[in-house]
Amino acid sequence: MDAPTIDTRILATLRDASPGAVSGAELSLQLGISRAAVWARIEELRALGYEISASPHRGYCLASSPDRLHADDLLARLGRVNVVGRDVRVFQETTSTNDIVEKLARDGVKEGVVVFAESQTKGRGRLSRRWVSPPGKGLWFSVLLRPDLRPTEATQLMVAAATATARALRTEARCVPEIKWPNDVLLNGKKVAGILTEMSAELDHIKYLILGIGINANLDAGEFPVELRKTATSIKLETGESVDRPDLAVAILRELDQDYTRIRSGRFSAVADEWQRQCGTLGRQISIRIGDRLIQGCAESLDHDGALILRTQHGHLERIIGGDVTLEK
Ligand code: BT5
Repeated sequence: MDAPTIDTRILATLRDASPGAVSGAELSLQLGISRAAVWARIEELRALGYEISASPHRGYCLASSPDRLHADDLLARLGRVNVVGRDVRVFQETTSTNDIVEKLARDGVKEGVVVFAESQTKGRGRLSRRWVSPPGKGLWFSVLLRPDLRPTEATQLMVAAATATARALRTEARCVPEIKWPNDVLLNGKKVAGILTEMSAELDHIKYLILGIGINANLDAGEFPVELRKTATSIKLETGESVDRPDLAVAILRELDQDYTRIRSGRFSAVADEWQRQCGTLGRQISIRIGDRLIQGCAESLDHDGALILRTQHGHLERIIGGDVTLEK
């Protein structure tokens, strides 16, 4: 893990002490900088929207945090991780966070780096479809992984991302998400999150894989384009409450780190079991479009590598590794 910045350490200390306070002298001692330098950093954080009160007797106290993604703060909230989130970067606007991470991957950056953007001008889904990503309303981010897996096993990471996202939604936003194979997370039947995996691979080895995750946190109905209003939703629309985006972001990264650790130690089956319990696709009649082919049948189970096992109308079993699923009534 890279050494935490001064701001990360200040925010982590203030958060640990909250609702209590920490004296300037104590911060100065802990951080190895002067009290004047501590004051200057606190001023900078206030300018970013962190409400930090200061009293001569008690010291500094973090009263509230702004609704914005700030790398130092995300790292402060995250604490220790194995891989996912050991480096976090935030952009105000970018084309697609997957593009940024792809550049980092080609530059040889270590796995685990996470790039967030407050808005994306060219957010994308699978097959170059558009992903709507308005500023300050969602979590649009990508994670660089370098798993020791074969390209055919990449679905494992998609499954891990969906499971981790669903788990974080349950704990942080207290809602009941359902996973739709392979890459959607639904609330009350509408899409609240989507996952895009892109990879660079050799025949038998993944060089790197980028997990792009988009979560509609606090969008209002009018912030979705008309054509998506029947199929898309946000956490705020379904629960009636805004969600704290930095808290949700950190929860997902922590869950993802845990699932990635399970996969790295050969325990994908534990992730898959959890996935199966939350999946609304299994046991249902579905149609899957793969290119121009349409296959219909019953979604029976998840294979050992994350592929969907489908029993077709003709009774055959088919292994499906990707496609667009429509749930039949
Ligand atoms: C996905 O594709 O669901 C993957 C979405 C991944 C987005 C993240 S955001 C961070 C990272 N950077 C990126 O550029 N992408 C990733 P797919 O299954 O192909 O679904 C795309 C379809 O979902 C579109 O064709 C629309 O119908 C619908 N859609 C677009 N924006 C949406 C939104 N915000 N919420 C719900 N549905 C949306």
